[in-house]
Amino acid sequence: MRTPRHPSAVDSAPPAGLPPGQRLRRDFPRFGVPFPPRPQAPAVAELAVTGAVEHELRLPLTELFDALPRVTRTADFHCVATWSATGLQWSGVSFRQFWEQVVVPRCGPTGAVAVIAHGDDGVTAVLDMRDALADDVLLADRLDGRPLDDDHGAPLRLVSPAQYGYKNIKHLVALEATRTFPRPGRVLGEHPRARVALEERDPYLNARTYRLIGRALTPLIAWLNRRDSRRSTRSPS
Ligand SMILES: Nc1nc2c(c(=O)[nH]1)N[C@H]1C(S)=C(S)[C@@H](COP(=O)(O)O)O[C@H]1N2
Ligand SMILES: [Mo]
Repeated sequence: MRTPRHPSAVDSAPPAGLPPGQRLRRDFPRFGVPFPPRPQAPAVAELAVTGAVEHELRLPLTELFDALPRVTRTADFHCVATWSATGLQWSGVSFRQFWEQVVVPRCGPTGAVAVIAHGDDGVTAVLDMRDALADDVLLADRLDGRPLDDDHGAPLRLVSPAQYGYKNIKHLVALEATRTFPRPGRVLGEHPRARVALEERDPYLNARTYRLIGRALTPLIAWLNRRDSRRSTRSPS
């Protein structure tokens, strides 16, 4: 959305300054790559756990939020194309608590080294378990005190603030556990870790080159997303 954001009272102070190569944006634009159409809301919102597990799980989101305590965290968001939005207030459940208290008991020990997060639009990201189990990773259903909207990934998205935006899969419908590290799925290159602090933007391109390309393309990508956002009409849920 284009509306300026005014961060509300925060539960933790935002970090001083932005990570290397990032520039502040006052808004939090919808930013899909490659501009996938927004998926239709499913009749029953569920999260599936599949892949390297003894028992697969399809968990209605209502059960997910009944099973685990709600947590709220303020975090900055860093897109690999160099824009950052600061002071976003996410609310949801902790990914680690979900994994330890729901997935392991119900799906069996997984031995997973990574999970592939699947968005309902077909967009995926590979998360190394070391990153996925970090303290600040959430399965979020609310942003800035409101339910997530379609632009930002309703009904559920992954939020991993220490990793570039492309690991923060929107419209999350499945987590696929893998025992070996899979080949990342993104056309434009997906770094296996994508840690913002280390500027792990891309597995092949160096950070400097990537910054230049990202900065050049950001206005176009943001415009295409806005156009698609305006065109998408959804029946109210
Ligand atoms: N399902 C899905 N998740 C996605 C994307 C996408 O296109 N589809 N784009 C990623 C990228 S590149 C970024 S920067 C962020 C943008 O999140 P926002 O649209 O909420 O700003 O979502 C990430 N997660
Ligand atoms: Mo991004």
